[in-house]
Amino acid sequence: MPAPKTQVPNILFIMSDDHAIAAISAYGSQLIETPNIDRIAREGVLFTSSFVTNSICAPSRAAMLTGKYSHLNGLRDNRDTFDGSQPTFPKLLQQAGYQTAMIGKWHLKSEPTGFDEWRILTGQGQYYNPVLNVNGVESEVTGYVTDLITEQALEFLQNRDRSRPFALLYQHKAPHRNWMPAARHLGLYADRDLPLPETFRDNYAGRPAAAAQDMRIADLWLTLDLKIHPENFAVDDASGGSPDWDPTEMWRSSYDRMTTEQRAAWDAYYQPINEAFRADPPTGEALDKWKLQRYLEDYLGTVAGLDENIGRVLDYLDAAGLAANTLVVYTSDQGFYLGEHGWYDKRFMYEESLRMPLTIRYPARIAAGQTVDEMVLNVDFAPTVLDFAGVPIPDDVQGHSLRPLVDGSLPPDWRDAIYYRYYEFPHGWHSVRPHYGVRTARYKLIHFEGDMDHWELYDLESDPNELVNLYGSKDHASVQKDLHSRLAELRRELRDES
Ligand SMILES: [Ca+2]
Repeated sequence: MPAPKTQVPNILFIMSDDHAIAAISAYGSQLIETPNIDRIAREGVLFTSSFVTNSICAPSRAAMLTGKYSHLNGLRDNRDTFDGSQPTFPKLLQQAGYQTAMIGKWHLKSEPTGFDEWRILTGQGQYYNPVLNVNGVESEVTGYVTDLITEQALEFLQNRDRSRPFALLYQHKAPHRNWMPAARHLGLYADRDLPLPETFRDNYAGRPAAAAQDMRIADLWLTLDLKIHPENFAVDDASGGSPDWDPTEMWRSSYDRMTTEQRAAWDAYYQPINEAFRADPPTGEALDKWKLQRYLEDYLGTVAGLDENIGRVLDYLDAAGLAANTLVVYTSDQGFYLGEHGWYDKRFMYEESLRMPLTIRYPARIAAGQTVDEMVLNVDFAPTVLDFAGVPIPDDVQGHSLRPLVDGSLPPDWRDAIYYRYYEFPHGWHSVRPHYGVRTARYKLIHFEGDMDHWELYDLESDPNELVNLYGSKDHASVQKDLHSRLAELRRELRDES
């Protein structure tokens, strides 16, 4: 008698943009509660050591879709266009009979391939009344972006082809810059005394690339980032991460898109903030702290909208009887700085931007309440989804299925080190030098290039904030030598020896 056919899971791949683990309560956030993301973790698996292979938006998305590093999938930085002719996990699922859809932020320049339907934001997308491209036809939609993407996702689920499993990529813009919360979340974190990160006043000693970046909280723009109208200050000398953009013009374009009603709610909240700033503008250290507080309030406000909307979709799965047999993934395209080292943004191989949230729930096959501490990567997502779906994983995929890690059958040869590489310099934003490196459970070795040739070595156990560069220290000579050879091995294995 043939074995009964195993039921394949539906796939719900939820991704946000720039969501730091420090802003997720399942990871112990001191800043916010995220009950719905926590629910996925509680009913499934939380990965505590999940890392990105290139900490910037489009490259991470390409790595997730293909299961390959940037040097092989061809998307190294945000200037590149994704080659949609290559195999991706949605395309392979589609070929295996899944109904596939991509809804929300895509950000890969070329049109999506491998989807039965797609409804994507144009470029970075807008928080209010965004332009939505539905299978090639663009139109402006009225509403708040996180709500709209969710409504589109729910509409897809309600009207899906019930004779086939579905794979839905449900991808948010939030909490990406310039951090505009929904009207109902304005001021949600205003009365909280948000703690100043330990490393907020970092002096970057021994770390020239960290000193040379342009992503300090102190350099956030008053208009675009902090929502102060141009008439309420004399001059803004902040760099904002790029000399090529006019922040006030960018701010105008996002503010002016609002409807009269949206703007009334917005102004009701921000007008008093503007008036207080105009009456008594903070300066020096007080201005830096004011900027951090303003930034975090808005960032967390967009996370509140994100978490609430994820809850709507989880509720739908429950109501439709789909929860048990749907593999739900929550992740973000990389981590983000929430004032650590005095920064916002990402890019560096330092922990806050290297770490990405990852939690997976699949009640029919994965035991609830697990925590996995092994090192996993964004290139593992594609093979993991394919593995659970029973679809063969192409030989040239570089990531590994996470299935054994959640089945309690950890392979003895699971990776003991990860490889990272960042490219975007000197073009692009934030002046972060190109670099590559290796991280083990305890140590990290980084080589910065571009207009510098500089090595850094950290002991994450004694120095989790990565403030003391140990490279060249006599006490660490043998650790340094081992890391150099591990790095060379990884570059060979991963075919990145350029
Ligand atoms: Ca991003």
